[in-house]
Amino acid sequence: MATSNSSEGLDVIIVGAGVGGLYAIHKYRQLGLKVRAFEKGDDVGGTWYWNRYPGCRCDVESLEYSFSFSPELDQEWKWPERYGNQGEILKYVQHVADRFDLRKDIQFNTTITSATFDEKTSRWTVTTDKGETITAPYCLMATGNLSTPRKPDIKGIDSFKGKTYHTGLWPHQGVDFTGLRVGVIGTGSSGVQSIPIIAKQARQLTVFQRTANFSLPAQNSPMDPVKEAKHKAEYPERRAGAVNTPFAIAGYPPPTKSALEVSEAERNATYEKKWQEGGSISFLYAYTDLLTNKAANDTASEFVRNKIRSIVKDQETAEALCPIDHPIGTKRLILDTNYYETYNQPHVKLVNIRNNAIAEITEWGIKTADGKSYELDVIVFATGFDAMTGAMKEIDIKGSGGVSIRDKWKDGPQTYLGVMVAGFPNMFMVTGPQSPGVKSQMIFSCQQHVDFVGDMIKYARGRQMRRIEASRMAEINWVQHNNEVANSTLYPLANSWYMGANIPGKPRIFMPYVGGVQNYVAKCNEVVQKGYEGFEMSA
Ligand code: N01
Repeated sequence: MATSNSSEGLDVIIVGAGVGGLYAIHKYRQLGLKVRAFEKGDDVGGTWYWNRYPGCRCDVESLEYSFSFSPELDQEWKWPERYGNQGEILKYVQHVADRFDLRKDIQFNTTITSATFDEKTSRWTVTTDKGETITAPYCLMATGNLSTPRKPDIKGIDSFKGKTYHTGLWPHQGVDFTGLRVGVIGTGSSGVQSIPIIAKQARQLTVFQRTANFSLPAQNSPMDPVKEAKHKAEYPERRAGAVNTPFAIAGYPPPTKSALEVSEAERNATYEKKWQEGGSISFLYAYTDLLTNKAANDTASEFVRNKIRSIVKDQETAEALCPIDHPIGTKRLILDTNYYETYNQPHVKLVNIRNNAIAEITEWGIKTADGKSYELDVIVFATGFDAMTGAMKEIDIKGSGGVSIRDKWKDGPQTYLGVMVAGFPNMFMVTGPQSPGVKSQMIFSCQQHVDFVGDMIKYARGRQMRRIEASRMAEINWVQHNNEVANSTLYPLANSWYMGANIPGKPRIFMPYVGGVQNYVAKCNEVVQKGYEGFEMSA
């Protein structure tokens, strides 16, 4: 039977206690709003709570991938490595929750199953999987972009007698692969990061690769104390400067030349330097046109393919690992530690399933279309997520007139600034589709959205406006702009999760805003200066 969880005086329902939801609790309290967050997991952390697969590590440097709202926290927190691993980042997020006393406003182990807008009261009512109902004027979806893991629909998948795991839902106690025959399906970031670690334990590791991806060495290392001290001294300028950069990360001088303006020798020397430095931003920022000009991109793509050929000893395996179907950077560029080297180990085998698909999962392993069978004890699905729209669509969200978000987005997401959806008043998103979220330092973008929404609520309440809604025209124009920006780049050339291409039947729409954080934030500022242009407010 449904019970009513006290909504007394509640202003904002927050769905999710990852980095976006946590910051919203902190920020909205400061604005004098009463908030409550609901979190599916039994602790904070979102992506860093669920993705515990071996080797899981952020691809943004730890000194950057952190909250910027507390200068004291910036100075006091010590990151042990250049790139934070899952455990370190989770520890940091837990520390933030404790330090700012955020847990008291979070209800854990609770999934929001529906959210319904009431036209008469201008309030949202959400229901939980425990049968509770909660109402509040505003609802903030901090549900994450990569939070809905998906296993592929492969014949016989449930018949496998061994163990199966999804990288995005990894057991808290870890998995011991010692002595086992392991199959990994998927070679995106999760597969590429976990494969070298699994190979250290497994008796035999078989990687089933449908699409080869570009990966660069992270060049991870213990934190350099000199670099750390310098970075911490520069934090105020770096944090402030992030807003004027495409990815919300300061410290990378913008490129000035086309890759085609310089000699091959100079280009390769530049790529080599970036390869040795490690990091994807630095590499893709080598020249002005790597993401907009195919011929320019080809030079960087070929440089990485040649690296793969030089690392992987078996030339057939090396060629299979060379990405040929998309320009470098148009799928999320991966950072790895010893990924390509792993294939030089005799117990590691790559099975190219590009033209020889997995036909079936049987009781004892995997069968490919050519009739070959691979006996396995464990299958790891590194097969990704229903990205960007999956988490919102899992909730039965009904806006004005009972319109469902699933219907509204059936041909692809439509949003205004990735913050609101027309027809869904008083419901906001943190880094929703058509925002730069996944193409930026995520924590920056989460904070920027939470701030933008908080300021807008404050503005509306100050004018006795109870209802805020994105105008349909503003939404149409923003979606069109998003598409135009994407189409001026090479991104749409890849079958990526940015395009919804990894989920059979999902509409193919390029979802993130790739015009750069600096342009996006400038647009948000202009909207504010014009009295929240494109948002309709009413009593
Ligand atoms: O997922 P993915 P992910 N049969 O979608 C394959 C972030 N992240 O979890 O490319 C066979 O990238 C699929 O093949 P294909 C980061 O933004 C960040 O690895 O569709 N294979 C692909 O190889 C990242 O981009 C970090 O042909 C199938 C793989 O599974 C995002 O999360 C770490 C298949 C899925 O790759 C998602 O990464 C980890 C099938 N039926 C993740 N279905 C860092 O910060 C799917 N595949 C470093």
